[in-house]
Amino acid sequence: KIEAGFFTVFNRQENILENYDHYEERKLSDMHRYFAAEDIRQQMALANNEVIYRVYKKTAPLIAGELEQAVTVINPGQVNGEFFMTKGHYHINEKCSEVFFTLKGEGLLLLQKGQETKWLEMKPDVITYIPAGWGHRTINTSLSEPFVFIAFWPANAGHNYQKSLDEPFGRRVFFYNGSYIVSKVL
Ligand code: PAN
Ligand code: ZN
Repeated sequence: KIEAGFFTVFNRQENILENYDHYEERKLSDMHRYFAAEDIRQQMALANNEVIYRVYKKTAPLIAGELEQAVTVINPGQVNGEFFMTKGHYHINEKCSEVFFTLKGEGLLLLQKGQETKWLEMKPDVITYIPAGWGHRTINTSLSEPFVFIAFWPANAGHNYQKSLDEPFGRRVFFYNGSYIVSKVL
């Protein structure tokens, strides 16, 4: 039973959403097909299969008109120089957009539609908008800090992860010269 009217609290010391219903955790082993590195198994062994990101959710009814929300915490780190990132997805319902509000750290929002790729910088207080129909992935470009944002999207959106494997994002983000570089995928 979902409460009618509720609040959540982001705990910025612990980087968790208090009173979440559940969280999803993505480790390197869950994501081996999403990173560019070919020697991913070796990397997994080296990196101890660390947690790349967590998504904390407080659920709403999954019907049109309702909004879902989640806090994503992407840990700092790289896989063969490629910054830790989310899998990235498209909404199954192509009419559904989304808003991200950045809480902590720094990162990028990568957007993809057909052959078109865009990216936006995210840092605290920056609010980014994902238009309906665009694939979206977030990347932690900090070398030391978690990247944390809250997302709001229509509860009838649905998530398609296969499409971001079948039609990969046109850019990848690597560590370069003490910072990051957005490199074109050939
Ligand atoms: C976000 C994402 C979250 C994790 O809440 O689901 O950042 O990214 P992946 O879903 O790509 O693993 C969102 O876009 N919801 O629609
Ligand atoms: Zn989404």
